[in-house]
Amino acid sequence: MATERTLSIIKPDAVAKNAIGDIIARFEKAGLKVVAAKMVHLSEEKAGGFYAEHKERPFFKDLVGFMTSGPVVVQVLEGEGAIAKNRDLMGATNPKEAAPGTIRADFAETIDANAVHGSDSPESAEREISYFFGNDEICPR
Ligand code: RTP
Ligand code: MG
Repeated sequence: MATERTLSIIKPDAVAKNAIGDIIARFEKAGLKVVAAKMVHLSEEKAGGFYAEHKERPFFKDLVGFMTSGPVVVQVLEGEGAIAKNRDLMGATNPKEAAPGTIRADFAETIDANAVHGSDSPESAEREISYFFGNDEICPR
């Protein structure tokens, strides 16, 4: 499998729980490398643009409200099959359906406050990485 990059966001609920380190440790233990990272408090415009694919969905307003409710940690993760590997580590969108031992099973409370985001395809990963990081902010290792 090829080396890939994916965008990960530790969402406001997990930052508020002081779980940044625990979550990043899971990525590193699974063989993913952090090649870029920053903490940001998203504006409505930035969060809405990030989730633009969901603009017409009934949960869009709540999603943007939640994503702007506190700081997040945005990272680029690199590794073999990084996109699928990260989605496996995250677990299902609804934490009640997330497999035991996944990040969402262990740290998330609800489908709205679900601890992490991860890109869902190579196309999303490319768009999402460039949405947050310039090339000079990514450190290949
Ligand atoms: P994410 O984009 O945040 O990584 O989550 P995901 O791929 O697992 O789920 P997605 O379908 O992309 O939805 C984005 C976020 O919107 C919220 N959502 N709420 N109430 C609902 O039915 C519903 N569906 C989705 C979730 O917080 C989800 O993470
Ligand atoms: Mg998604």
